[in-house]
Amino acid sequence: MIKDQLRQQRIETPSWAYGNSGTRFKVFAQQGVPRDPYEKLADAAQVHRYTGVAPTVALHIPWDRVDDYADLARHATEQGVTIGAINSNVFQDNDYMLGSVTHPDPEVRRKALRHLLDCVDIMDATGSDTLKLWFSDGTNYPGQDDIRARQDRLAEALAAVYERLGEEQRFLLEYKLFEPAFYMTDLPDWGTAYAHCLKLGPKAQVVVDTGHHAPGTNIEFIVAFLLREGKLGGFDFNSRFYADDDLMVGAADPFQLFRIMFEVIGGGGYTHETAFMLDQCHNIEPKIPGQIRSVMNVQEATAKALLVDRDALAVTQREGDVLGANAVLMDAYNTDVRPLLGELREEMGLAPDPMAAYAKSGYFEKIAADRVGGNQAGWGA
Ligand code: RM4
Ligand code: MN
Repeated sequence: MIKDQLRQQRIETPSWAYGNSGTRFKVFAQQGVPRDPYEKLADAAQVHRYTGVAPTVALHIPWDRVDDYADLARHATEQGVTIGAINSNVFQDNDYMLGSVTHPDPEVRRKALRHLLDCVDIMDATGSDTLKLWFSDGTNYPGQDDIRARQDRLAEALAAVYERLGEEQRFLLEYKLFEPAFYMTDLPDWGTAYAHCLKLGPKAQVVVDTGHHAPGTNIEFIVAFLLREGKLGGFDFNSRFYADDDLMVGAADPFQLFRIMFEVIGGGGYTHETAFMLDQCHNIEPKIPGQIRSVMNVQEATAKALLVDRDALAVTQREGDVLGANAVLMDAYNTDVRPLLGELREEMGLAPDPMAAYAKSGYFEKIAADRVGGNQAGWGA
């Protein structure tokens, strides 16, 4: 039953979505923003509380550095959530101006690798089974560094991290077309990420950040291909209009999100092995409602993709009925699934409208009053 499948969905929210963020032009501070990872987890717990499908929270290191990670994990459990993926960060240190694991200087490479291994220690301490690796590495000018040598250095670092992973742990390798490097990025596309993962083995998989492609890229094709090869580890969901905009998933192109979920389901990827993570920033909208809305958008796309009459689709496809096949897909997409999701929430003991329930709860007024003083968390750029 579709409702059972929707009930089992897990959507992971990112700790950094709850902190202040902005563009390189301005970060707009908001009221009630968390001052530390403990408060971020409390906010993330609100998203789970009203949606019922967001029980894990990704951390970003060093943004979420604490003295005692086991204690942070305990705090998460007390709030009703657990720690999800650990995201490494080797892009905000002066040493990394020319790269991290691909840097021409072996000393910088060693420092970057040490950070990645520290992140595995944090996985051990928090019980996280997933490490997410994104590198800002690349060059700005032709001739600046040797493309091939940088691939060798990247492969060496990835192999060392892979070696360190425990039996139940994996890493997800992320790619991104450009930015901050403008000429050449060391992991620019899924093919490069896939090739590195393939060499390493089953504990290395690719993560698809929906904002990291050239305009017009058929992301659902990438999803279908990676799933077929057993190499799709999960998603960093967000929306883009231009580049890596990090807007709310399903806001720019809900139809694309539906097409992605359709491939996930068809390819057998609708399991807890595929991590449905959000990677977003709420620069001008309130953060907790922004996350709740995003979770709902993923749920709606999933519900529509689950509604596709796959038997009817198979018949039309076999018969070469182009318009009929397209109609089967569009019938599902054009279904209003909001009543179904409302019912599901009620069956789960939740309010049918999570946005309204959160707004009514008084949580925002409370954090706005309580969280005065101290340093608001931000992404530190
Ligand atoms: C990158 C990438 C990573 C995220 C950072 C903040 O563009 O999407 O997943 O951790 O941004
Ligand atoms: Mn990402």
